[in-house]
Amino acid sequence: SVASDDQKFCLTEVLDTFKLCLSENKEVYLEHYVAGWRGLVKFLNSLGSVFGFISKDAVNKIQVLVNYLNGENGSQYVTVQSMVKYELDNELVDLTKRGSHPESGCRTLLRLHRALRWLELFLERLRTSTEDSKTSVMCAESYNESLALYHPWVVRKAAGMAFCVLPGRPAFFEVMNVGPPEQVVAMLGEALPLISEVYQITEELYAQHLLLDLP
Ligand code: 1PX
Repeated sequence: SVASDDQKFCLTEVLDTFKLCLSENKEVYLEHYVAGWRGLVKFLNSLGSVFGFISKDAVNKIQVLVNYLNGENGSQYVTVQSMVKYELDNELVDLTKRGSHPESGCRTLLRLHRALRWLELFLERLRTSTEDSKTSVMCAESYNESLALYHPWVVRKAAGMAFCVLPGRPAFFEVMNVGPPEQVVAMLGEALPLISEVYQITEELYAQHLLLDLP
């Protein structure tokens, strides 16, 4: 029915959120960035409780950023650019080791930013995959090339175990609820350049301010 279709989770909408992230002068809106992650977490949760430890960490980080957005200095957190400037100008970032600002917006967003690279790599593999491709392998390869570089052994081990229980490609596409495989491929082809642009802009901003290794 129409009603149940409305309630059904559709990944197109989630990935569309990343379109809204970019302002005219290519700044990244924190509100939409966070909303994009919220949608992704919802998707992850629908895959089962094995992924709970991953979504829990993502939810915590999303909440830290939302609290800044809704806090008394919220107007400084409208874009990632304004957040970086505000937190650096006011010495609100632990730059070399964790100290009095362990949950700065800058270091919190950096964790999600690194995860966005994983997403980009994984979606590109999904897009170019064939019927017999394994989601667990695509996911693990993407992870090893990105996030894993920042994770200790225990986390890598737990993540690797979770990947093993990912549904196969047909079921995975089903949960995405986008339509037949050709439509999934087309949707990914549209969404990926935007995700990639958001990633690149953030990466350059962080590189410029030497923030890529924040503790
Ligand atoms: C069509 C595909 C859509 C898939 C959507 C899936 C969304 C996944 C969201 C993952 C967000 C992960 C954020 C991780 C941030 C992080 O690196 N945190 C670590 C460091 O934080 P700290 O504060 O200590 O410096 C933290 O240690 C993380 C622990 C949790 C384990 C993280 C494993 C990440 C695996 C990412 C792949 C998700 C697999 C989804 C399968 C579809």
